[in-house]
Amino acid sequence: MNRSCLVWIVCLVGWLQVLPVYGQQKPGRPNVLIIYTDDLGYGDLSCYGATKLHTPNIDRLAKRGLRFTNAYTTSATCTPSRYALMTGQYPWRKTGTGVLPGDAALIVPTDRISLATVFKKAGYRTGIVGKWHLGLGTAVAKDWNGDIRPGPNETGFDYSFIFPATADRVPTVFVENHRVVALDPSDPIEVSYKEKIGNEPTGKEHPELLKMKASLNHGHDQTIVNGIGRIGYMKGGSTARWTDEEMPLSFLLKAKEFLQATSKQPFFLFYSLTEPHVPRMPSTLFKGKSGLGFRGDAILQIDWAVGQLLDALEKAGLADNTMILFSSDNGPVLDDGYEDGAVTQLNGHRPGGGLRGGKYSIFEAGTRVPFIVYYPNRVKSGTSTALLSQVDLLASFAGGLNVNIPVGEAKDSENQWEVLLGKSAKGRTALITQGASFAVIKENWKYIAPSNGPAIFQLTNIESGHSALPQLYNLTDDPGEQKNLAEANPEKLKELELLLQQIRQ
Ligand code: NG6
Ligand code: CA
Repeated sequence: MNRSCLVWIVCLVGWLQVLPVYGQQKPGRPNVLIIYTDDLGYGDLSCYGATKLHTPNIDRLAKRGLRFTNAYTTSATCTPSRYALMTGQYPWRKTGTGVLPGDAALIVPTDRISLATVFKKAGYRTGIVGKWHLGLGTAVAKDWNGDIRPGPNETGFDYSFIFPATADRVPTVFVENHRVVALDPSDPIEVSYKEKIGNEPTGKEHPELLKMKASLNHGHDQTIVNGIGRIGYMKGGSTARWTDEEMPLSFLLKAKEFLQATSKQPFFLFYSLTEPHVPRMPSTLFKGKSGLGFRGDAILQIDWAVGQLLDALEKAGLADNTMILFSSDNGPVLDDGYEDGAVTQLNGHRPGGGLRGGKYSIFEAGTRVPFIVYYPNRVKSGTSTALLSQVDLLASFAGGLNVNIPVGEAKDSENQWEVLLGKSAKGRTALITQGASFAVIKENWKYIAPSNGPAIFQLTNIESGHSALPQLYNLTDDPGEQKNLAEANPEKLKELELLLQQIRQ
């Protein structure tokens, strides 16, 4: 065989190897699917050590992908974590980024880069399906019966199918591209977080009408929708109110429709599940399946949805060129407002996987979350101990897709693209977490700033991390944060105290 013939054969073989992977899309532009759960803890998946629950589909992602053990949300509740994810900025830099009521105005700026606009700039079709919780419109007073904007579509999503806040807050409706779904114009919606409106019975007045009891003093006893008391009052919109048991299927169908829509563009889909946030009201097929109460059932339901999506990607021929990220917005809580068996049927399950605290807490279980990157043939399977924050996703995708971030925007976001791909194990040098107090984590050290408040949140029975004294933990030796080393290590304490101050300024 002569030399030029050999060169041709080598080129052809190389080309054929590349061809099926990239299909019609440009190399380097995978589809991206972020699966973002609500209140799922570090220990809630079997691939993160759970033994009382089995999550085979998510485990499949972990087995063939990269499982992170030091990945964090910025905050121990939903709105601030999601704000950081979308903006690349620590949420506490802006006031009004705490847990939002269901009638709040949009808090994500529409004139700055967002995670979704990064993808748009790179030529992607972008969509969000699921929980939003970042506000809608320009004011609290808004007409739920007309076009509701600005919202996700104004912050970079071409398509949106969302619910406004949390599943336990009114209005309990879906909004698809500015409009409430299935609304009957002759039965308009009104919402109030101040006083009762309309004459429907509330959970407080008529607890006998509830199919799931509200926990004492949490306040989930206002307007009843689908037999469940909610936070806030609404009237009207009776055809548009969701049925909780149907929610996973509704989101799954919308997500499938989005990713199967034929297009030459790659897609970015933010699949923002409501489970296992309260109210946990799994569909009939999952009720009782886990033996751990509805919280466990809701986790099995997440796992099922992940399996369904993986199958859909496979069928559409997209599986090889889709990068999947799986994570959670904050740590776990058992009783967050309803008597749903999460406490009474816990059966030894450890939602925080041995980490201290939980949702709302400044201890590790509040913000250290499952984080898996799955990208067949690109990301090597294994475990990464790299320090990572969800605030980094914006700059990481911008880096990976060659998108410029305007000067002065997304300043807290670090490009960790190589870390996401498993090519580097370095990660961040330091990050800040926010819960009952503030903490800074640097290498294996964690400093928690002194703060005032109860050591245990009474309603949720979660250790807050509040302490009038500074706390310093060595997370390698003591991931359960049992031994405060502040007194024994004054130099480290000083260093981290200063670092926290510097970053916060
Ligand atoms: C809390 C609610 C809780 C939940 C949470 C938001 C009370 C007593 N508890 O204020 O039930 O809705 O807000 O959760 O009101 S998050 O995951 O969206 O941040
Ligand atoms: Ca949450």
